Amino acid sequence: MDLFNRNSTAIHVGEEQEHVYDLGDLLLDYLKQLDVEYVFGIPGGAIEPFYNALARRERDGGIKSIVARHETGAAFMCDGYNSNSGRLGVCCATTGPGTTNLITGVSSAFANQIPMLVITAQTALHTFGKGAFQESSSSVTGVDTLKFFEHITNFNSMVTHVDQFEQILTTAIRKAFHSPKGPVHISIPMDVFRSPAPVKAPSFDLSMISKPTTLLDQGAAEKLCDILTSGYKVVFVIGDGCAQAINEIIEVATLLNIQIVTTPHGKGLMSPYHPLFRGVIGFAGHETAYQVTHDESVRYIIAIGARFGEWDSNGWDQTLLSEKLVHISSDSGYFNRTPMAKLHVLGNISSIFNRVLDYLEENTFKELEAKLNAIPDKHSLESIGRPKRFFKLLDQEKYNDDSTPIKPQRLMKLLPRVFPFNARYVADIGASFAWAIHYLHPLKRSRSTELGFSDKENWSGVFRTCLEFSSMGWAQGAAVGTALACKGDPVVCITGDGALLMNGQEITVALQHKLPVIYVVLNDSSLGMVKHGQVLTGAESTGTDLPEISFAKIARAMGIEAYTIRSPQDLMELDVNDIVARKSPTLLDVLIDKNECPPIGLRTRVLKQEEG
Ligand SMILES: Cc1ncc(C[n+]2csc(CCOP(=O)(O)OP(=O)(O)O)c2C)c(N)n1
Repeated sequence: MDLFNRNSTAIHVGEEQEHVYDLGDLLLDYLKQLDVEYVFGIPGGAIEPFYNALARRERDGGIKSIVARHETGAAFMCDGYNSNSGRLGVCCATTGPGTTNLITGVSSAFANQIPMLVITAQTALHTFGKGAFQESSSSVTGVDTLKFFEHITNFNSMVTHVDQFEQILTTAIRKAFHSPKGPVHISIPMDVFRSPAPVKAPSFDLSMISKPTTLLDQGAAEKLCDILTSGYKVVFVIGDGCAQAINEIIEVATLLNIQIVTTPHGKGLMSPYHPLFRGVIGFAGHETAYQVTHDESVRYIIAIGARFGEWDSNGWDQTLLSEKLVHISSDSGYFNRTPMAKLHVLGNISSIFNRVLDYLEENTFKELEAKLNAIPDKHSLESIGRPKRFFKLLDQEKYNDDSTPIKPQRLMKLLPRVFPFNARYVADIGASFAWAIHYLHPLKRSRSTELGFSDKENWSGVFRTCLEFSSMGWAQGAAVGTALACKGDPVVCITGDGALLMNGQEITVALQHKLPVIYVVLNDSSLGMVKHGQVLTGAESTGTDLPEISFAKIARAMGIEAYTIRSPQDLMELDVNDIVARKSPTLLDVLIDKNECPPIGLRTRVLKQEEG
């Protein structure tokens, strides 16, 4: 019996009944065109037609449903999945509370510019305005979920008739992938969802409109070549928009001996041991990076794929945001934040740097060297030095401290030594991301070529965090999405006890799908980032205590292997081969030294400025 829509004449999906190709099937066929492998979400009455279609597809070995524990967790999973695979993140929710639960996750994706298709259901059309169970239609008597998504999506529409569907989906997919990228929302009443599709197969090929452009602004690229070969000292600032062009960028930097710093988001794209790397700018960054960008002899600061929000810009640092700046981006939207730049170069970053490499080749190195020699403050083309770390850390002694309880600085140093080189790191909002940005230095910056992956398949660096919307618990979902995208690579999710208590239920998704996620919980019985921030800003010390909880016991109760880590030695003694080979999640409950204050000086400086 059809429990959800008594008046519907739509088909029932009984074993014995012949199935009629419906809107859910058509949507899944479009997702197949886009190479989507997963739909993240939670089922419920009104979204049932879509789950029926998903079940049929999964039975045939097609797109798989990953059921999250909270809808926002599903959206965070989409973020992790898209950022590491380049494929569209797709999440869905039922009408009413299922849809409202998505709001934080979709807002985060909007701030992070994550291409994401959000499918939500509505009660049947004929119930609109009649106070139907979980009604969230646009009628005056309902909670209007369509309105909720208006300001957090690139496109937001309801399908009120099957004939509208293909055009609405086409527009949505284009707006998800094209600058500025972001989430798009389609709301579908359940009777429309289960209606026979107007066509028997997709009418269009959407794979073309989802491809990134390879175009570049030729004129601006020529000006960039001139600047790079002018002989004036320049610095590269690498943001996360560089993922697919990182090889070319490093090649240019190496040929021209250009020092490189990264934004916090760009950190995972660069080997920390590259001789030209000088650290991270902005939030929890390194003094060396600050010095390099403030060196008076630097004529141009060339920022590539950087977002220039609070963290990327060193708290809107006037030296960075000056006419020294050359801003290269595939998204012109970010130029709004840098109107003072000397030059804006818009286009596909890989194409831009390939153009620079061609230019360097055309102008043979001899000529280039002659040009450089003619200018007094030239930087030479001499070969780069031996590999070591060329940037300084705060409190270096704590990085090497073997005392108990383990210091977070020491923990960050040890994680990449303990876990294999192909591990991916995701740091949660809280002290975790501050510790990680400053002290976590994975040896490899990308998937090893020995594993047969090229950097073109590298959509993201080995490290990610979420500094824009910064919603606690983001990492719990993002880690699941990352593990699904980077099949086989271990994912280390560095999180706080507060964040785990907020969103930790998503661990059981990793358990259910046998994902090799290692949850490293910085257990300090407090909302540590806020606690330390209150001290640094002279605010009241309030509202930050958490009970002492054994997360190891909680994890074991869920059937997850867990260890309590008190000292560096405990960590070193772990049987990591076993953990990685396990192909299911593991939790490390790390009782860290609670007194250590994370490197959040910049954040507190900005907060104080905002106080006036
Ligand atoms: C959803 C949400 N609520 C509140 C905040 C404000 N906030 C930022 S960090 C933080 C504390 C995080 O505590 P925990 O997860 O224990 O990590 P720790 O800082 O102790 O390492 C809070 C409350 C936030 N970023 N997101």
